[in-house]
Amino acid sequence: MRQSSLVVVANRLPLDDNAAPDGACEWRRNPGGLASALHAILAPTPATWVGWAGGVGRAPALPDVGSLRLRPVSLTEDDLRGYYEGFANSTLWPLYHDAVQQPVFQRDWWETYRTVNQRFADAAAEVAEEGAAVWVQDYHLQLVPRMLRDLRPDLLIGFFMHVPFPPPELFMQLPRRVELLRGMLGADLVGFQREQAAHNFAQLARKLLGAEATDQTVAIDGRTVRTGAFPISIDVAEMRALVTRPDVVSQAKQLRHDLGQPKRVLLSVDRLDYTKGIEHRLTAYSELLRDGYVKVRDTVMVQVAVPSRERVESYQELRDRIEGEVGRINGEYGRVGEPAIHYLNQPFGRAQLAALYQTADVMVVTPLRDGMNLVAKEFVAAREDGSGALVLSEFAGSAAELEQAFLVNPHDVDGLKETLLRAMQADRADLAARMAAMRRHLAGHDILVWARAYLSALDDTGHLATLTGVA
Ligand code: ADQ
Repeated sequence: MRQSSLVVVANRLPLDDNAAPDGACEWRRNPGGLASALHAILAPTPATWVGWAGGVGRAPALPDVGSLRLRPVSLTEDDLRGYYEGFANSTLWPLYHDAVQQPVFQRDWWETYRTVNQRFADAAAEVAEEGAAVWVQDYHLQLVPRMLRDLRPDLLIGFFMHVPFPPPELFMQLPRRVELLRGMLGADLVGFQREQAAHNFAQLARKLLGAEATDQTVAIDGRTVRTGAFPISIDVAEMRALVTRPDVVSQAKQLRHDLGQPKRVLLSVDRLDYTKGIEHRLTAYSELLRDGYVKVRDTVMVQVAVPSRERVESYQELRDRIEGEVGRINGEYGRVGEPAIHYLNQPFGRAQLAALYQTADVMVVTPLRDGMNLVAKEFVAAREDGSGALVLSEFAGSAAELEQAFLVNPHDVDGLKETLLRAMQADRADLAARMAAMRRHLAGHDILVWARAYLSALDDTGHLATLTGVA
């Protein structure tokens, strides 16, 4: 069997054609993002990616994607229910997002989560060469670092949490809190999106395990685990290349035309998820319409909400509520041929998304809680001409970097209305200055910079660098 000096372990493989039975659309935009950043770093030394290929039953052998090898992990229908839809997405996901939706604690999910984590750890142990670096991703696989250390103490193990890591008040609710924390602490480096998460982690390590911990290190079992913030980013060059493509430019013009050449286009692009604040946003927008601050003829709102985790009941209920509300708003304020909200519940290609970003005047990104939020960064990267306004939730990780956005507390519907109006009415010079500052930041902080920063921190002895040129 072929072994690699770098192994990535994530719930999903970075494939295009791996639609899950539940239509899952995760952060692993396929095959871009992390996979292409790794290609750029590791072209001479092929990495292996361990993950679920989508679907149930025995996973097929898969061809390499460029220089990246794929090692599929198979899941049964029961695994999918207990591990993915259950413990990961009905217990951990809501709890880590401020419990904006009540987390479900169903006891039998834990055993499946543990078994599936072991399967991922076994697969990683199999494909990692002696002394390799293994980079484990996200809340689905929190037990893998420790399982892997037990199997292969020779490995350099990294863990990165893409979602928020909650404060003790929330984490303490978890029946299996000690095992989950110990699982992550099997890593040599635990990375988060924000400093606050590393702080929460240190507090929990002290409180639950009696470990000596600072916001940078946790001492456990005679080892020192390093922690830190590594804010993820996007492939800025890819987005810039897309928005300058003539077909994308004309698609953007066509979109504006199809929308009836309004004075202003407001745009939101989200996975259909209760953390994304879609309902609060609709309430704010409908009140602006009701009170006459926004007129359907001048302004249109486009809400793209790609289906997600469709077999999980809370997601089905959310979809029904949102579609009911969009219907109500359009029924009340729309005119023949002029809906107040264009609602698109479908996935888009990268070029189509780029055209949408170009069409918008105001991008509205208002999650109630979000680890980072890549949509906000994609919008900024797409604005080659430096125009456009970004309304951004204070509770998205990206708010710590995109400080020149119109920042808002999405729970405060009046504040949200007021901020939307400010963004719509801002003068061009103000908008251009804000956008220029955000674009400067992004230019120096793309996904490649992120991957390099994480991997060189993981590899503090320089061992991997000699193999791959990471440093
Ligand atoms: P997500 O919660 O999935 O990611 P986000 O960061 O916004 O959220 O990424 C969504 C991705 O999906 C973006 O790249 C976007 O372009 C794409 N997308 C959205 N709608 C789409 C559509 N209709 N068609 C096609 N593509 C679409 C999790 C965390 C985030 C964190 C990321 C990365 O919840 O906080 O930023 O991981 O770490």
